[in-house]
Amino acid sequence: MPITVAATNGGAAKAAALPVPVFDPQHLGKPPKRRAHKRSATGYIPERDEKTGDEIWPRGDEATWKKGLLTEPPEDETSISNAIVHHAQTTIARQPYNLDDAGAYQAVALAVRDDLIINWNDTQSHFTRTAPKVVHVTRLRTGRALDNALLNLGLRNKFSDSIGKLGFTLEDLLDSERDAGLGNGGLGRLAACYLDSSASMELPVWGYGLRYKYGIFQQLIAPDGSQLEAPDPWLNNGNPWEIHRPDVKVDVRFYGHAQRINRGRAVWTAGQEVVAIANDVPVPGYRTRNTNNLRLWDARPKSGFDLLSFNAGDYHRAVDSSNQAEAITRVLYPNDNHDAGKELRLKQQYFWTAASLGDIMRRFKDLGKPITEFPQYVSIQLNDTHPTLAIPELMRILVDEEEVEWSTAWQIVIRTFAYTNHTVLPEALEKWPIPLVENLLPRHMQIIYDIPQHQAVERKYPGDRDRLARMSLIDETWPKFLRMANLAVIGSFKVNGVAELHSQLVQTTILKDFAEFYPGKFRNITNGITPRRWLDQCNPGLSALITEVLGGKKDEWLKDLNLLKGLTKYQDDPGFQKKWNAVKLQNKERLAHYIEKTTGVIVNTDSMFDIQVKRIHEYKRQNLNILGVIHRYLEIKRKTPEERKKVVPRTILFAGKAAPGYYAAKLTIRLIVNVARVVNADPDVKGILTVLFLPDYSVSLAELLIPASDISQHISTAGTEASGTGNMKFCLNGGLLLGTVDGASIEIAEEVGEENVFMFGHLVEDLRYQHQYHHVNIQQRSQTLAAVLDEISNGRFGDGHVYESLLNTIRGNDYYLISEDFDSYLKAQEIVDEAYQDRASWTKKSIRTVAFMGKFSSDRAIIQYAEEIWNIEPTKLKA
Ligand code: 26Q
Repeated sequence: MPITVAATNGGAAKAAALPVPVFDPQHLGKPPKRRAHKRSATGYIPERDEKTGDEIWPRGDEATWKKGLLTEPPEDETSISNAIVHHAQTTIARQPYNLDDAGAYQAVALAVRDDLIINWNDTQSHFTRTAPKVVHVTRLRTGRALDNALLNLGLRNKFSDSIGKLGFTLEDLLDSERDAGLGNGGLGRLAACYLDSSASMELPVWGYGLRYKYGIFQQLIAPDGSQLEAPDPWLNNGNPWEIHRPDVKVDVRFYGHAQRINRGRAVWTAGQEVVAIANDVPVPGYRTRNTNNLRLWDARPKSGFDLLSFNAGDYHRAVDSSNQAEAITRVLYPNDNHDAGKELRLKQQYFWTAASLGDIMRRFKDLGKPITEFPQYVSIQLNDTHPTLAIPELMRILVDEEEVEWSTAWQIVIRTFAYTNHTVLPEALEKWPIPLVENLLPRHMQIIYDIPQHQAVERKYPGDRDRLARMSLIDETWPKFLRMANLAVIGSFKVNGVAELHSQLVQTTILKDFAEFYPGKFRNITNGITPRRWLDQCNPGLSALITEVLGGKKDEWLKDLNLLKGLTKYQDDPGFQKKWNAVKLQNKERLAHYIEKTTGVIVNTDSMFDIQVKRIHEYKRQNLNILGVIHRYLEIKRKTPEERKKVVPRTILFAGKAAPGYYAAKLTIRLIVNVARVVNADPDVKGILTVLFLPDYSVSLAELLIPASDISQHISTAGTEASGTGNMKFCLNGGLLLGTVDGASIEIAEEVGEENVFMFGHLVEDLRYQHQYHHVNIQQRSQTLAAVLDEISNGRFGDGHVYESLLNTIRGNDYYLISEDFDSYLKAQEIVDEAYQDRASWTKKSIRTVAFMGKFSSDRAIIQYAEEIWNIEPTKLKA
C-alpha cells in the first residue's frame, strides 16, 4: 500500500539557502519558534556566522572533530577489507575462524552501509539547508539491498576482490541476504523502483513505510498441491541496512472521544496512545552521491508497561498495552487487489499516515515558514487510497493544533495532496464501514462530515440526486461506508492513472463524475521500472553485452535508457545474435540449476521457456494459461511418436502467491501443481513439455526467472490490469511478450512494434457489457475449452470434485471471460511456436524489443511526476 509523499520546495525556495524564519501576521497559526541549534529529523542545521556565512561549530574543538570525520567512503582494496574485518571483529563480534557466510554478509553489508551513511548524511544536511522536496513511498517490495548498493556506488568489483581475499565469494554472500518483503505485488515494487530513480535523478524524495516484523508470508506447497503460509521473520538475524532512530518519534492516538469546541475545532482525548519510532534506510542513487531516505515506523507503547498490575502478580495485564501497541506493525496484510477490511489494517494505515505527517510537519516547521506556505514546501503523493487518511489528518493538525481557520486549512490540504490510482477492480476499491472508522478515529470522521462536498456538487448540478449520491464520500448502504477513492480525489490537486488505457478507464468509469466535475485534474503517468535492478543487477551477462556494443559506457545507457535504440544497428548481425543467444542460454542454465536444486526436476534448456509469474488472481487469468497447458498436453498425447518430434519443446513456469483468504486463487495453484505432476511424470511428453509451479515467488526469484524467459505471459482480461510492470521487466531482458490488449502492454507493443509481440483476445470495448451477469454456454463458445474442463472434472489431474467451484465460475458466470478469449489464446500460442522455429527472426525480435524499452525506465516516470505534479527540480549533492 504505497503512499508517495512529496514534500516540495516551491518556486521561490528552489535556489534558496537556509530559510530565514518570518512571522507573517496574516497567517492564522502560531508563530514559529526558533531554537539556537536545531536537530531536525532531516539533519543538523548549523548556525552561521552573520558576516562570513561560515558554519559555526557547535561544541568542542573543531579541528579534533574534523580530523575524525570520515568524508569519503574507503575505495581501495585494503581499506575495504579492513572495514569488513573491523565490522566482523567488533560490530558482530566474530573471530575470523568463526565467520560463516551469514556473518560475512553482515560484516560486508555494514562496511557498505558505512559508505552509504556518509553520503546519506551529507545529502540530508544539504536538503535541510536548501529546504527541498521529499517523496514518501511505502509498503515496499525492495528485495535484497547489498548488490544494489554495490552497483550504485560503483564498488562491486572492488568489494568482490576484497571479499575473495578474505576467502568468501560475493555471490554466496549475496545469496545469504534475505529479501525485505515489506509489500505485496506491483504496487510495492513500483514504489521501490521510484525510490531508486528519485535518488538516481537527484530528486529530493523521502520514502515512508511500516517496519513490519513479519513481511509477506513464505509460501509452501502441501503434498496435495495447495498453498500453505508460514511467517517471514525477515528481521531475525538483524537488518544491517537500517539505522535505528529512537530520538525520532511521533505520538499517535486511536479511539477516545472528540469534543467540538469552536470554529470547527475539536479536542481529541483518551483512547489508546502509541509511539511511532523511526528506522532509517539509506537509498543510494546510481553513480551519484545523492542518497535518499526511507523511514520505516515501528509501533511501541507510550508508557512501557503497567507496574501496578505487575506488582500485583498479573503479568499478562501488565504487558497487555505494550503487546497491543506492538501488534500494529507486527505483520503485513498479504492482500493484493483484494479486500481485507479488518480493523487492524485500518489501524496500520492511520498509524503510518499519522507518523509520517507528524514527521513532515515537524520538518516543515523547522524551516520557520508561515503555515500557509506549507504547499509550497510540501506535496504529498497518495499512492493508491491506502494512505488517504492523511487528508483528514492534515486537516486535524491544521485546525485543532495549529489553529488555522477551517477554509484556509482546506485550501492548504487541497494544494498539498496528489493521488495515483492503481486499480479499477471493484473488489479492490477501498471502503471502510463508518461505525468502524467512527470508533477508531472519531475526530477524523467529524472532519470528513464537515467537508462541504455535498454543497459543491449541488451548486454545479442542482437537483441531480443520483450524481450527488455517486460523488458522496459516504456510501449510503447499511452499514454506511466511507469511500476512500472519493476522499482522495476531493482532497487532491492532481489524480493520475498508471498507463494510458487505465487512465482513460479511471476517467470514464469509476471516477467519471469527478473527471467531469474537475476538468484538468486528471492525467496519465505510465509506470516504469529501474533498469539498474531489472537489467544490470539481474542480468549481468546482457548488461555487459549491451555495454560492449554501445561503446563501453554503462553509466550512460543505464541513466538514459533510450540509448538502447543503438542496439538496432546489430539486430541482423549473426555474430551479435550468437552472443545475444549465448547470454539467454546462460540465464536459462542458471535457472535450470536452481530448479533442479529446489524441485529435483531437470528441465531442457533447449526448450522455449514460457513464464507467467505474478500474484495469483482471477483477473490475471493464470487459469487461462493452465487450461491452455492442458490442451497442449492432450494435443501432444494424440500425436504419434514421429509427429511429436516436430513439436516445439516448452518449459512452462508459474510462480506467485495467493492471498491466504482468496479461495479461488488458492485453488488455481492447486490445479497448476497437479497438472504439472501428471505432465512431468508422463514419458510421452518428456523433453517436449514440462510444467512447474515454483514456490515462494519473491523479488529474488523474479531476478532469476525474468532473464531466462523466451516468452512471458500477461493475459489479464482487457481493462483489468492497471499497468503491470512484470511485462516491462521481461521485455527489458529480451523475453517476448504474449499478452492481451491491456495495461502497459499496449504501450509496449506501440514502442517495440506490433510485429515483435504476440497479442490476442477481445478489446476492452468488446468486453465492457460482458461484466454483467450472463450464463455462458461453453460448448457453443469453445468446444476445445469444454473438452479441457471435462478432463479436469473427470479426474485426469486428481479428484475432479476439488476443482468444481473453479470450473463452475467458468461454466457459470465466467466473470473474467476465459471462454471469450480461449480460442484466440490458443491461436496466439500456435503463432508463438511457429515464430520460435525461425531462430534468427526470433532473436531479432528479442533485440528489437530490448532496444525500444527506453520509455519504461522509472527515471522517465519519476521525472514526469517531478515536473507535471510536484514541481520540483533535482538537488545535486556536490562531490
Ligand atoms: C483493497 C481493499 C481493502 C484493503 C486493501 C485493498 C488493496 C490492497 C492491495 C487494494 C489494492 C492492492 C494492490 C494493488 C496493486 O498492486 N496494483 C497494481 O499496481 C501496479 C503498479 O501501478 C500495477 O502495475 C498493477 O497493474 C496493479 O494491479
